[in-house]
Amino acid sequence: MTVLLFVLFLLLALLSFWMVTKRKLKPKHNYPRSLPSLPIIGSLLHFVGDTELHLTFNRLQQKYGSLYSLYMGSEYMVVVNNYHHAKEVLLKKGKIFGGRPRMVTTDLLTRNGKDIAFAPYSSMWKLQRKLVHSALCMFGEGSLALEKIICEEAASLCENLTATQDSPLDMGIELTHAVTNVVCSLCFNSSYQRGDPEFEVMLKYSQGIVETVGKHSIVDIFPWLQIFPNKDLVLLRKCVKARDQLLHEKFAKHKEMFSKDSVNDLMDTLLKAKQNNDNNNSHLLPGEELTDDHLLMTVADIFGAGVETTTTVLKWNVLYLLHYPEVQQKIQMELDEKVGFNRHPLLNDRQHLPYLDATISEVLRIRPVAPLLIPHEALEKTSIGEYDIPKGAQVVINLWSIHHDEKEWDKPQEFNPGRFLDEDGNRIYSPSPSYLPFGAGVRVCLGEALAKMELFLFLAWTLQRFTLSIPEGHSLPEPEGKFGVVLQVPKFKVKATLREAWKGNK
Ligand code: STR
Repeated sequence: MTVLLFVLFLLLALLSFWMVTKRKLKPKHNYPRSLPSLPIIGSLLHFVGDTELHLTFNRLQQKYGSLYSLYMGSEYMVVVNNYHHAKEVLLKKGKIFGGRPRMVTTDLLTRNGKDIAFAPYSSMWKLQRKLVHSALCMFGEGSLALEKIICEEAASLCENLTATQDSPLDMGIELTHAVTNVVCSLCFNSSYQRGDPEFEVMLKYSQGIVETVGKHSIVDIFPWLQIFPNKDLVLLRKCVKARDQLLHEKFAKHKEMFSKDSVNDLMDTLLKAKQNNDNNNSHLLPGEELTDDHLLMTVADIFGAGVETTTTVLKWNVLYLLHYPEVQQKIQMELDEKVGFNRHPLLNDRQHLPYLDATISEVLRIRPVAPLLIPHEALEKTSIGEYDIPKGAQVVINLWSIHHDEKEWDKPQEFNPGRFLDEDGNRIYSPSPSYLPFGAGVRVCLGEALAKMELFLFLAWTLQRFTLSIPEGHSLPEPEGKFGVVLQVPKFKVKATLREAWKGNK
């Protein structure tokens, strides 16, 4: 009996101890304020019929503050809407938040994360990033080669615009063609002629991928829904198949022709790295191997990112120039004065064309390419500001909110390149630290330098020769983007008129 009583007493003591410690522990978890949520569907009722997630996340700040949490189905997600917290996540605690949540659509696109952008944080990922980084430096940023390639493409872009002069034209396609050829040179040491059927195939599958991948669509939230027919997944599978076919052809050719003494493009660089790695698995952990799949997915990433992002920004640029002809005129005046009509623009001119540079920066602010970046994942229990963040939380950086923060930007909805210039018209890097068009930290964009070169040269070449306007009978396109893995530009037609000084000479 006494033994029984003793055991009972012990159990009671343990129970009360457990309850006290639990109560004590509980307030220790100071998670960000959460949107109401239901079992299974989580907070999804807030997003019913919502297509522009970045705008909804921005609006929700009014009620829940700039840092809040929610449940995307059963996934715990934290949304960051101000730059202090964003910099803590990306820079100060970059490694801790360096993970990526797995998603059905991105897994399909990247053969379960064998690429760079959507891959988990690992030594393999670090090696892939390093290889691409050094290849970009070798072929491009460090040398004159890339400038030459971009200028050649800019010249044929201008030729095409001259040929279709004054008739309504979808400039998007011309710009995509030019940008694709730059990335093609870089990745495969090849380019597309006008009307190449392979280019058309690529255009089509890229569009399908952009429309279906990584936008928190229903199968990404409820992976078990894959077992049912799903329109988006069918399209994505078809597009990935088309992409793979194209990639495999290029890969096979490169393998066949490979010689380690003549490395001409990114694909060669990767093949060489694989050879070195096969010989002495230098940087990788035991059991890790740089496979053909890794090489293919890396090139696919760079190709897809290189084409989609730069063309999107160029299209936004053109759209804003149509809305603000006075901005276009100012850029042209600057070009006329600093470059003139006897030679084409060069990268060296960038420092003398602050207004064009400021316009590009303003476009990147007002319409960020990736309005929610790519979601991050906390690899361990951590914190943001004064709030606790559990391991495995998805962290979404709302770049849209950061670029439209009224505390940081004067009339953020207004397009005003002048905000990036001082009173004398000299370029200032950024008037507010609340500006991260290329992200930051360990996952920062790998192509920032390449993108800036292309944006500058393509716009400088085009505006030196042409004035862009709305064709008669067409209306101004609304500057409303469509949310996705990139913020998509509406389709519109442009009239490109050769400027007076260029008439008669080519
Ligand atoms: C575009 C379509 C395609 O064919 C391949 C890719 C893979 C890389 C993606 C790219 C996409 C869209 C833009 C991304 C890029 C990686 C980095 C870039 C998401 C889906 C941005 O973060 C903006």
